[in-house]
Amino acid sequence: PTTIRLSEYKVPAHLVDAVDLRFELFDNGARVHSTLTVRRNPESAEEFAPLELDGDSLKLEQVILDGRELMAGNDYDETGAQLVIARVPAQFELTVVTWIEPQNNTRLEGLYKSSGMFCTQCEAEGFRCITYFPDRPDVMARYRTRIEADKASCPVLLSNGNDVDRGDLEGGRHFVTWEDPFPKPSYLFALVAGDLVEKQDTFTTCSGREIDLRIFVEPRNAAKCQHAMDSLKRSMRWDEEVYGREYDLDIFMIVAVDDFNMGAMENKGLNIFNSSCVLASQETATDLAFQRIESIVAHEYFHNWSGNRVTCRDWFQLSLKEGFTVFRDSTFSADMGSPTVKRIEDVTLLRTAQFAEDAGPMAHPVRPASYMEISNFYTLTIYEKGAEVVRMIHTLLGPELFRKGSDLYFERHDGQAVTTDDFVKAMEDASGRDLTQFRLWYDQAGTPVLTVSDVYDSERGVYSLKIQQAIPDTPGQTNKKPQHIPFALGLLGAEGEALPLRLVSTEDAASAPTERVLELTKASHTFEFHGLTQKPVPSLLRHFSAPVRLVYPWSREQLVFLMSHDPDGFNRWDAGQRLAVDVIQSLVDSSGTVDIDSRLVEAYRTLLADRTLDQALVAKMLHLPSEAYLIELADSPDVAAIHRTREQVLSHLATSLRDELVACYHRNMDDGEYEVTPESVARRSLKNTALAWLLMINDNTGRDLALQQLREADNMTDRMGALRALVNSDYAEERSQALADFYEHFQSDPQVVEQWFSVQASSDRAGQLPQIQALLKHPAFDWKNPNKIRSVIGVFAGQNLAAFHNPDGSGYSFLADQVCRLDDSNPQIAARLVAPLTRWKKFAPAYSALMRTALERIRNKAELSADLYEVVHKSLE
Ligand code: DPP
Ligand code: ZN
Repeated sequence: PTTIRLSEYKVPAHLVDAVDLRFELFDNGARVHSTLTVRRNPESAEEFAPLELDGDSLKLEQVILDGRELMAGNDYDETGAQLVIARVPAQFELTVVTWIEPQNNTRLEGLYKSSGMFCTQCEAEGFRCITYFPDRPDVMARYRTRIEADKASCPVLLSNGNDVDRGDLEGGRHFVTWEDPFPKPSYLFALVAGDLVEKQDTFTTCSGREIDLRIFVEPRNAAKCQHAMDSLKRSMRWDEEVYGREYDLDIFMIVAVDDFNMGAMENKGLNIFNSSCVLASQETATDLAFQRIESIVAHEYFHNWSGNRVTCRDWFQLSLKEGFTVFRDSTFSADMGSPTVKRIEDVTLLRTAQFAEDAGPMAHPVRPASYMEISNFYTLTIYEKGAEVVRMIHTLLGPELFRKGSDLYFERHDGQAVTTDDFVKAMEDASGRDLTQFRLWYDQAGTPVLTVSDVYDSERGVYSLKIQQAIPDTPGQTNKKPQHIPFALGLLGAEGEALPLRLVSTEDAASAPTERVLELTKASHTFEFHGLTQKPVPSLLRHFSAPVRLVYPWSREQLVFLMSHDPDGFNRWDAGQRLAVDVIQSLVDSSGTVDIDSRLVEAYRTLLADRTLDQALVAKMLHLPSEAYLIELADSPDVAAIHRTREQVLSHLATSLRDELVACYHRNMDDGEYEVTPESVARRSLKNTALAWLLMINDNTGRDLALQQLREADNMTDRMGALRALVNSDYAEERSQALADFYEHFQSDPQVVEQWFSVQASSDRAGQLPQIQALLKHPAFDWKNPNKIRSVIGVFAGQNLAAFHNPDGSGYSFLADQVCRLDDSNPQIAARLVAPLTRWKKFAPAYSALMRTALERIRNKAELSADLYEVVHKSLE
């Protein structure tokens, strides 16, 4: 595979103004007739450039240029990956006919079949698996699409835009023609054909236009669309109110597909979703799934402006649409529920998984400088760190200027394919702020480390904070420059009061703010706070105002104090996390002598009794830091010791707080109707956390409550809460019985079966390697379905860490086998699943040698895909 570099970007030599597509869909394949209206790009320096079209896995049948059929070898050359026509006029019409086999497409890129339905996935480079085309996002065209298929098996025929013509054809076939008036890159093309039912609704936009909304699903899922429809309408309203963005077509469609590599796809007017990210009902989906669906529906909808109307010039700019859109969906979710809880969830993902990526062999900047296979760059760095970068711009500019900036961006670049730099420039022009140094966030990889120290001078009444920043080396990047970092903080007095922050002694205490955003631009800064009569407790990096690692020598007293006094809810939670991490880490290091700090127990006791604090926050605070996070924080982590110690701490907490947990459980039992409001979600979360903890004590209290909950639950959150608690307990018989009953009850529902697989694969009790092997042989497992693969293999390697890191190396070797097997059918999935092995350098020598061996075995596989090649080779470098 070759390396593609940002520095080698050239504008396209040819532009396509219009694409006229005709699809003839059959059981044994599909014929695609594509007619392109092409002209030379006046901005290209290459006046006599040949026409180069991308193609992959196509059978070429015919090429016609301005009515004349072209001859292979004479007029054009077809290599595996391109169709090249050496001599073309300045303007012409080109028709290309190709034959493809959707029914044999296991890569799920381009046009493929999923449970009898034809569907597409074109981002990033799937359109070239449908027809020859300049498959790059800076070639934007108007599409007209005619789909012909058997009327009985494919009554529903969908594509982008508006439905302009339909009719019957001979032989029981029919057609529908779609026209999309907005020019778009090929990655936003979509087609669906199948036997689907629809849920219909309408939305009236701010200017009074009525939009037809439709969600298409297989008939058995008809009752699972309401939540997605409600989420869609809330998203449409929110984007009008918060960003001034109105929907532009007359119809907006969503289709649910069972076999899908990603979560969902924002194709213009026709979003295609992985079933697990759109279908929900009280009986089958957990609260977490409901929330996830709301945010993904919003995310894809928001792309209509941030991604579709304004798109990316090239794939190095992927974060232009993804970082911005994740920022938008996360603000939306915060507005729909609890902003503090949403922030905690986002930061947890960032610190656990994105920081790990940023410290590993695939570390790359938010705007990468090179790639081999772009599908490997749909990463946490592009999405989540990219969103943090946009959030920092929002923090630096404030909400009004940020909105001015986004208005300018959409207005200036509507209908264009642009760069992250254009985005920052719009923010600068609208606000008058200089973001030159800030742009380093896009170019430099690695997580900055902020080391903070403080001194209190009682004579002067001055508290000084010294903040130093350093950015670690990452592959290909050393000696990095300091970045521009917004650092929010407050100072607390002995009673927990928020102290005025006076940066100069003449500042008036009454008018000084109690929270400030300091701007760090140098390797080291010292800030002085005046007029303080006592040494304050600092509340640092509030709301996680920048994606950095923060190092400060907190004492456990300070952390306990912040847990109950910090006015910033996020930092309360963070103080609790730091305290728990500190306790667990010191126990891991002391190997054996288990003396668990009573302050941790008392802090949790206080939390369990606190009825005034937002209960959703309490529920989050009761979650101990995950194994994955503890591993991320450690150098040469001993996975088994971390796992064992965390369990010991949990069981000690449970035993010490038994009565409080039982009370908490009963207090939060729901009596009324099931609802997905922040309050009732918090109650269920608290109840199920209490239940999981109670099952750590082997006195049967937890077991009996769990069995009763399983019998009586009227919703999946409670069922799953009880099942998970039992599965992770020592009650082996109850575990097997509960798993068997659950499967018996839900076996016909693929989304629930996926949850059933994950609950086992993530458990060290039910997910040891032989049990995982058995799950792969289970009748419900399907090697062609990415969700099933992820819910067993992905969850085992990513969440069942003690089993995966078995010191005998069996977990690594197992993963290598599965990755090699999957590489032949679905390289994108294979390249994603291999990620846990790529972190080999982080682990102690005994582990890392075995991980490396597994990676080398994958490297030596015959016919390695480009996807897997890039990940494996880069991680072995
Ligand atoms: N469909 C993926 C997303 O929305 C890639 N664009 O993030
Ligand atoms: Zn996206």
